[in-house]
Amino acid sequence: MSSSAMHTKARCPVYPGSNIQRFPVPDDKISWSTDWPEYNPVNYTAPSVLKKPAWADSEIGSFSPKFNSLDGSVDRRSHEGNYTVQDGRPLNPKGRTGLNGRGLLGRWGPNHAADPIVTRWKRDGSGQRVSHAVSNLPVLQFVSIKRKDCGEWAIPGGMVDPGELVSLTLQREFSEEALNSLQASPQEREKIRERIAQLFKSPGFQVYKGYVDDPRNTDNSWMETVAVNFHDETGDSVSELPLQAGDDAGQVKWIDVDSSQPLYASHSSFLQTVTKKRNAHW
Ligand code: RP5
Repeated sequence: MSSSAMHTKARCPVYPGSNIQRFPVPDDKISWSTDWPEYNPVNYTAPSVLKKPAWADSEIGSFSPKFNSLDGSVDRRSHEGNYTVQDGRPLNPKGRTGLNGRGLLGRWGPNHAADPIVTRWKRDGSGQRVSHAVSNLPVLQFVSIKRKDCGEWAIPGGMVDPGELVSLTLQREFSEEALNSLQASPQEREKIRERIAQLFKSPGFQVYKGYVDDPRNTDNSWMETVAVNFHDETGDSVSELPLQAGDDAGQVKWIDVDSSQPLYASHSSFLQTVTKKRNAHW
């Protein structure tokens, strides 16, 4: 993927959750190797990050992060290989975003996430798989959440805690998001928890590992993820999660996988890879 394709959402004109304008970066100026003396982005780190919650670093100067290494339990290595550090600050490996500082992200450099893509086949009332009228290919559905920060539909991913195994993050994030949406009895919850644990026991299919085109990215802080597909082929495992039942806010639901569905960050391209692997409609 070219840098301009990777940097679409990471160049959104107004930084999320603020009225801060990014310095406009045209496609041909994204690369750091293109000389651009006029480039003069604003330095912005959100007040919520500067308050230094447990998940955030301090300002550079008050501490010295060990970039490109495992820094205590904080993993500052990038899935994209070694990144450049200039004047003490890490540089976004995909190029300019029009904003300096950390914005809403806690870590200088890579901020590691994991994205569990839980899928099932779409079925009709009699349990038969549904094929798309145009492509004639079977339609997949995936568990999607509506993000509170921007209202966009997304894979229920989340940040990897320091020292946490990605396999654990995938299951923890999915369980939190899916279970929180349910108005289920403690017994039902236990049953669901078991089914999730069963599905996540398999290694899953690794869909993607690397940089994410996230609107929160800056020149010095960016999102990276490991996206893994867990597929309920037979439809008798997590497929039966009653996600919409009792969920009036509609925050979590099964959504048809289709190229026309807008999704957060790079999530649409992850789903496209899943459809190729499963020979499903896109
Ligand atoms: C995206 O941000 C990742 O793909 C992941 O889905 C998400 C993690 O951030 P939070 O949901 O924890 O804000 O870039």
